[in-house]
Amino acid sequence: MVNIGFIGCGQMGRDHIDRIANRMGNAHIVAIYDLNRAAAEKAVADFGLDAKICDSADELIHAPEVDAVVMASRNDAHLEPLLACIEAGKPVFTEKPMTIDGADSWKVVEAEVKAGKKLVQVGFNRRYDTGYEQMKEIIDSKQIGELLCGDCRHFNAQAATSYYRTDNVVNDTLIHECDILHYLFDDDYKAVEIKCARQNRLNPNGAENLREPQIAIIEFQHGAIVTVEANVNCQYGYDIQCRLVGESGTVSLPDVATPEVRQAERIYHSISSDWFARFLDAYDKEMRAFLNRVERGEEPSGQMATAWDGYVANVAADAMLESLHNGGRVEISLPERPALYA
Ligand code: ISE
Repeated sequence: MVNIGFIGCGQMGRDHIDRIANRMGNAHIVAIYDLNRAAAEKAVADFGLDAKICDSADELIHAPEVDAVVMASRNDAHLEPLLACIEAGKPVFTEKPMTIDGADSWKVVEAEVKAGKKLVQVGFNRRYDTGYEQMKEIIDSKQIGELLCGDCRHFNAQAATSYYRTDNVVNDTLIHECDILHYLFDDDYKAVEIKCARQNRLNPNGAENLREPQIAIIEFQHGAIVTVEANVNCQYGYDIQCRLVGESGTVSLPDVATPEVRQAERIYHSISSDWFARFLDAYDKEMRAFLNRVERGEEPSGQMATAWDGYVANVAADAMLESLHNGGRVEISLPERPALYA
């Protein structure tokens, strides 16, 4: 049994609390913290938790009864608790992105290197989606040869909140592609460019606050090129696509199978409305993987996203933001990967 300290009781946090409390079986939330104490109190009441409400992330991390920490607070509130967990030697799962940029994420990598231990696991949930897992297997088997190019679609029915802005398209949305493409290609990024398409009049946040759809052009060190359409006001549902072209074949992310309905002179399949439904299994699987490795005293490995992966995604996102604001193609270079992440 793993005793969890939980930080951040917003929408994603509540989704994870439900998961840990009701679906995992080998974890208890024993301590909880949110900057807004009322949100923590509400989570305790709604999910019937037997958890101490802490006054700070630090108090929670250092509570002797807490074995490991799960964090779903705002992106800009991740860094200090991550560093505190590393200092305290406690395994930590953080929602994506690991921090707000490459410079902050590098501090996390440096802290782990100094500690000589990997404790951080980043919630890049797509790595646990069955469709992406199958793609990864096919790519790694080399049955379609080396990857050459591809195109992806990251569509949300509507912008996540009324505060969701132009930069969020990169930091909250495209950050998933920044991770999953690096993972699938097993190659580093060379350069990126972002272009904004014609504005959608149905964008509820207004084009002056939220410029999208955004098209990302991503180049890899070995020469492959992938484009990603990020459209966060597509209206019709949550639609994630990924089609990659190899030397002797292609591989595409399967749609989630739903019944074919024939009715009223139409044939149709339904589609998820949001990521909570689309990636439910993946979120469960990644949390189970975290809890199991903590129970076994293991460091993150295999398909788990480490602090290094979190850093790589942030560096790519930084370059995308630079392109978004200043235009043009932006080159990406990384320091040497520390031996800890070999
Ligand atoms: C949200 O934070 C997510 O993680 C979703 O997967 C993504 O599709 C959405 O655009 C983000 O706002």
